[in-house]
Amino acid sequence: MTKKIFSGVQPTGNLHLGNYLGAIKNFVSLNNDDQNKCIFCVVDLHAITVKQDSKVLRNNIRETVATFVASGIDPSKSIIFNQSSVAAHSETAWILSCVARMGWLNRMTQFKEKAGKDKEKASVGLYSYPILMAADILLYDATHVPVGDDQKQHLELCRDIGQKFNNDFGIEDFFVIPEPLIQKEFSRIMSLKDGLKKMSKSDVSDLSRINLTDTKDQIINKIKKAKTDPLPMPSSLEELNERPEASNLIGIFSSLNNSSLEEIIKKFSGKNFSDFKNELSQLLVDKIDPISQEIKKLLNESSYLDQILSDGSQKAQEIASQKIKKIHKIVGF
Ligand code: AQP
Repeated sequence: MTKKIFSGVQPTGNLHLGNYLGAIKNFVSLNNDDQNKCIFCVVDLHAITVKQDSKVLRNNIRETVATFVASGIDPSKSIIFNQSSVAAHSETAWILSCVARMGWLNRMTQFKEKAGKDKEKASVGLYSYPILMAADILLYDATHVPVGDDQKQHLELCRDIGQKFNNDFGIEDFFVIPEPLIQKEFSRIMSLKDGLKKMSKSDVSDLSRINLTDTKDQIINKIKKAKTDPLPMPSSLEELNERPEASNLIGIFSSLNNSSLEEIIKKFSGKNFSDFKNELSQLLVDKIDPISQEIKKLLNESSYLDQILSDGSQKAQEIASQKIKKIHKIVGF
């Protein structure tokens, strides 16, 4: 069956191991399957829900494209474009914001986490962000959306909004209701400094994450300094539940070399963390350093990156303009 894949990444800089293992690695294998039609979007409209420097944003848009390509997404097989270049995203988001219910949005935990204690001062965009995300997906009739576990709730909201639009206007199959593609194990990579906090671009501590542009030495240093507990390496799966930092590092190891948690536990059981950390650093260097080198190379080829975006925008525009025309008709414009 042909899967129509849509997913996005915010160009907010510092793309990290969590973005890679939670999302981009999955994008690459979906892109490699010729049966799939993939659209990968640099979601710059989402990025401005928190204040951005315009020059930095422009560079981050290119860096996100460079990261996609350096990670193995082939732009001749997939559509890569930036969200703001197709106006139908914003327009559909408005229409869907008249369909979505306040109560639904009030339940979104990511807004609560990101707005923190000062939610009165958060932008309205940060609050309504999941509606724009629903528009992004529904505009392209996406059947599957590969995301990290942190986006699961937003995807459920997207399904509810699409379903309500179909019901309200009495057109059963107008919006395709998409399925999430979330990896079963270790779909949420945690901070290297706190095993209970998500690895995040906006964490003030650079030591909390492995950036996809980190050098070998930076990777080794960050793993050396990664938080662990005073006990030796765990000897059973059950222990992982009470040991978040150990669990996170073992999860990263498992995701990177596609081995099971049991195998890793068996290999390192009772040993010092330093033995394990040495192997983990080596594994990370082997996987991430080639991507990091390629990103840096591509960043010097800005006209190539801009061409990928402009070709992608044209293709995305063709699909989205058909859908928005139908939306206008259904709504009564
Ligand atoms: N820690 C993570 N573990 C697994 N997956 C993750 N993703 C992000 N962080 C992790 C997945 O990466 C994709 C792109 O994310 P995004 O850039 O659109 O935004 P985000 O989820 O808000 O990323 P950050 O790092 O947490 O950014 P800030 O700090 O700006 O809020 C998504 O599929 C996401 O699930």
